[in-house]
Amino acid sequence: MLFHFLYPLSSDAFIFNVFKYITFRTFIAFILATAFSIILGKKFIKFMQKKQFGQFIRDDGPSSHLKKQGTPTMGGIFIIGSIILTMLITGNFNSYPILISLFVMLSYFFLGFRDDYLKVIYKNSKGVSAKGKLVWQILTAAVAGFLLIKLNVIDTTLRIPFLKEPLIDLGSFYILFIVLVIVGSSNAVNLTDGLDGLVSGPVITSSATLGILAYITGHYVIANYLYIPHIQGASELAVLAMATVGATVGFLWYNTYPAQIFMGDVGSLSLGGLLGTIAVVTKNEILFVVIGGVFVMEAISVILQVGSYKLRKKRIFKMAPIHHHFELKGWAEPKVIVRFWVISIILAILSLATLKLR
Ligand code: 57M
Repeated sequence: MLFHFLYPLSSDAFIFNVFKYITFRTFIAFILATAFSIILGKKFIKFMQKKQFGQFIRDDGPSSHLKKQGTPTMGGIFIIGSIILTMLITGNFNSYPILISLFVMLSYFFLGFRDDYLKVIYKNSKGVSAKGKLVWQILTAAVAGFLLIKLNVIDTTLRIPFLKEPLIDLGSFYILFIVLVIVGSSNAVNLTDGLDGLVSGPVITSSATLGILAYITGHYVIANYLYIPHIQGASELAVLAMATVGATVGFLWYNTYPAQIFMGDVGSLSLGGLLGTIAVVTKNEILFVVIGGVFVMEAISVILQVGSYKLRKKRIFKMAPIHHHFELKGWAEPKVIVRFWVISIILAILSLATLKLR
């Protein structure tokens, strides 16, 4: 928002011209969000410790998790807080992609907040009912999808990597598809958030990758050169994506093994929703399956495990989501975490490589 005040000054003082450049604001957004997150995080952890607002640990999980009882949670408050503060300085609030992405993030923030708050207050793992959560997630995503189409931010065609032209026009079914992507992303990120720093790594790599894609999508010349659809205003999402990278890097400072704080649903649901929305606005829904492959792998492991148990009364994994499987196989927690990060880095680079193959 500060951008809105500083940029007009460029006619008086040349130096303010830099605010015109998205690349400059993207860089500033990363620096500011990282600093806000590290500074606010320290205070937040102290506050949560003082209030004794800690995580309730289920006793049916890997026994190594029992020692995590009481670890402060709801770190998502300072992650999302840092993103918002940063956007107030560097963001362009005249952009529909920015407003709609922030709407989804904040709506899921309130859902996650209520869920965590109930768990912390009643010291159990119940929170908001699964049905209540899903209804809220679907409604939010449907509103976002409707606005994106109604305001002509995106069309209703489905784009896939390696093809220059859209695959198919989904018409009004496109809203259903958008709901699937945003709700799926939010829940998959939530499922991944089960070991110290496990979800932070892939959130950082996915967000950075989507940020690069957003910049390109909004840049008329580069988008045309790479045969990807040009979406007016999408570049502004690069600023939001880099603010997200910074805020999550700051959080990881405290969340790395052994974690001083967890992000809670307030963090995982909102970050997942935000990533899904950026994928939708930049028309990278299918490529997002690769970019966020770690989240997809975690979600599929749960679907397979539950499906297999219901149909055959047999489990495929020692425990789902799949990170628990490796833990129970005897891998040390940091080994599982860093290996999942390695996978997410490889997937991010592979996704960017598809840009030249169209
Ligand atoms: C999120 N939440 C963590 C923390 C974090 C359908 C079923 C597969 C659902 C799934 C589930 O509930 N997933 C939701 C998982 C929890 O972390 C909190 O939750 C927030 C994210 N929403 O920010 O506040 C625990 O994860 C550990 N943790 C860390 N470090 C971190 O940085 O160590 C989290 C962040 C924390 C801490 O122990 O308490 C969670 O796992 O609950 N359910 C499961 O994941 C359960 N799986 C299961 O029941 N599998 C079955 C079937 C249903 C597939 C099977 O395999 O047979 C497991 N969860 C736990 N214990 N805790 C099972 C056992």
